[in-house]
Amino acid sequence: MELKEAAQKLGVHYQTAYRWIRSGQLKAYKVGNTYQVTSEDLIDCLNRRNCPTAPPSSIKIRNWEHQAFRLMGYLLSGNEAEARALILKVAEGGAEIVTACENLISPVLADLGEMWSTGKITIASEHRATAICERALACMMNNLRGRPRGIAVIGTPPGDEHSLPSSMATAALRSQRWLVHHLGTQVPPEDFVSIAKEVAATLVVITITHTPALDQANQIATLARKQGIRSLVGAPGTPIGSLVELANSRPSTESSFKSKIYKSKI
Ligand code: B12
Repeated sequence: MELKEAAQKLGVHYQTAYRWIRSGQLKAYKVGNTYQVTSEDLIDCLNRRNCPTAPPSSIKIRNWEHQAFRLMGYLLSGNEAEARALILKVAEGGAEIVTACENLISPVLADLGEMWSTGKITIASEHRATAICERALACMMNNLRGRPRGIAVIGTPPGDEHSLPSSMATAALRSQRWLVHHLGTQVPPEDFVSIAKEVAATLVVITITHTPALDQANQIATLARKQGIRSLVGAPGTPIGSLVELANSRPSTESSFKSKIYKSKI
């Protein structure tokens, strides 16, 4: 049969059928200036199109250590373009922000911290690397359009200058359709909760890296509770995936995470 008839039987436009021939999805034979399709090839094409197909596969990183090694190299040499390209590739290629944070950025920062505390790299080198990560994360910070899952306010209490965990928490929750107000570091408890109230937040997330600031974090959590707002406190080394799970779960399931995280005592 001619392509026009085949297209009709497939229920698609002539041009679409033509595209399928070009891409190999539909077998056809050129006779003169026209394409001819056999009934068998038409049925074969129909069958294949009616079969449920697996979702597009995400990129598979087989060797995270190698990727971390590459990122470390870029960060230490100040190669921002390559560092950012690598982080974005991992995050956008399907492996997603949470995986990029847990398997790539956090382990590299932990190693950087070791190198810095043992004097192997300078403070300047550490600052440059941290700033590069911060800017790469900023590229993944978009609040998604549409109806949000909830409204969250995320920040760090006074006494803690580490800004990356709250940036990661923000990027991760935004990717899960949370509308996030990101406050950054050193936010006084009263101001933190006042903004949460103002924006009608349903969740307050406080991140802690410098543990002496934990009391301040718990103060924010207590104030939030008084306003009827749920709160979660994340500790160093706790996976960002746990935050996503906790935020998306019903409050009653939070107790199962108790041993893993510092949680507000509420
Ligand atoms: C960069 C850095 C700094 C920078 C921060 C700059 C910036 N813009 O952020 C600067 C130079 C300011 C800094 C200062 C200090 N730092 Co510092 N810093 C680091 C470093 C290298 C990276 C920090 C980071 O971003 N880590 C990556 C985060 C993202 O990983 P994470 O901790 O696992 O965080 C996870 C959780 O927070 C989770 N999460 C986030 N939110 C939530 C919420 C919930 C509910 C859950 C479940 C999870 C969750 O997500 C994250 C990813 O999974 C770390 C090394 C390290 N191991 O992390 C040291 C490190 C944290 N710093 C350290 C120290 C000692 C300090 C200083 C005290 C140094 C000094 N003498 O002045 C000061 C403290 C300043 C202060 N008051 O806060 C120590 C802490 C040691 C300790 N056990 O307390 C570390 C570990 C370095 C080391 N190896 O010694 N630091």
